Amino acid sequence: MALLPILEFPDPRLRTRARPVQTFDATLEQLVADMLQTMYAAPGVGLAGTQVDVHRQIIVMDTSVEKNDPQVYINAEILEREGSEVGEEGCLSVPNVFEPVKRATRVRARAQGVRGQLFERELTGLAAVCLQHELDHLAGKLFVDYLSMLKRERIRRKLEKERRERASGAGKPAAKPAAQPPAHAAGRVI
Ligand code: K1U
Ligand code: ZN
Repeated sequence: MALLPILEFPDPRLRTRARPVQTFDATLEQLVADMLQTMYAAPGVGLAGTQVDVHRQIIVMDTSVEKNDPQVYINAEILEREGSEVGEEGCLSVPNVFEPVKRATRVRARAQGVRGQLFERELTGLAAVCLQHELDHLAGKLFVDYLSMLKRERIRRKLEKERRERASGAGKPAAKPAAQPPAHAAGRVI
């Protein structure tokens, strides 16, 4: 298994629309295993192909508290949405930024598993939010796109400053500890 590099905002490759997966083979299984390992190591609760520069409709998620429920959604689509709630969201491609986003509270999704098997599943809570967030990635959309242009610009400048500091101070200890996701995030247990 391998850890994959995660693209960071405002990398233009994050704007690429992912294409459907057509071939379910050992290469796909290896990629999914690498994506799960990358997500757990980050740490995150989800990861989309786009974020690791693979522009295919592949999503991995694990929203369980024990981190023992890896889920794979290939060629996923949302069939039904219900309710809406605003909650704090983070993104591995926008590190240490948490902002409120409005999402459906319940979704019914259809997808394929890593061997191509079709399934339908109802998701609620953090899992529903995470799937919507990951499907946005596959469409080239980021959660910062829901914010005002002013806020998005501020985030872009902050991340670019942090990247410059990281590049020039390689090897030095970080000045500030990384921000933690808010525990109350949309009543979502992260
Ligand atoms: O797609 C991504 O960037 C992953 C993202 C998913 C997500 C989180 C919260 C709401 C919606 C979507 C993350 O995993 S961000 C990191 C995060 O939530 C986390 C960080 C440390 C510990 C546990 C969770
Ligand atoms: Zn994200």
